[in-house]
Amino acid sequence: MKLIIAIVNNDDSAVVASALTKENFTVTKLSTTGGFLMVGNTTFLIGTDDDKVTLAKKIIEKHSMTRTHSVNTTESFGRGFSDGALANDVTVGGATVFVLSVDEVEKY
Ligand code: 2BA
Repeated sequence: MKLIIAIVNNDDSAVVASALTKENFTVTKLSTTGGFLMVGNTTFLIGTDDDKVTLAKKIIEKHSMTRTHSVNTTESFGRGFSDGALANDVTVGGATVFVLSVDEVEKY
């Protein structure tokens, strides 16, 4: 048994959730925030058998798009949103996926 933790862009989360449940995965969806951009994202917890991990990862990859996010640099502080504000582009996602081994699962 594995626990997949998948961090997905909010804009992709509905499609990812529905594609996973269509393939009979059980999914818990958490509203989370990235520590770097401080922008909302979605974290999925998916408990599944070892032999279904590849399928889950394929589904998540298929529906998670890469995006570019503009962040103001510290040199912009004090300039507000004026034309003089400096920004850096950061590439976000598709998805960040962790796969953990699970010793035991109980449902009461
Ligand atoms: P954030 O922490 O808001 O990060 C958004 C994007 O900013 C990251 O995209 C990465 O391109 C960049 N970034 C993050 N930390 C950085 C840093 N210290 N210096 C420079 N650039 C940095 P992704 O790697 O695609 O990550 C998207 C979101 O997935 C992250 O949002 C975070 O919520 C989560 N995540 C990614 N890697 C993680 C990890 N190793 N552990 C926990 N959460 C992670």
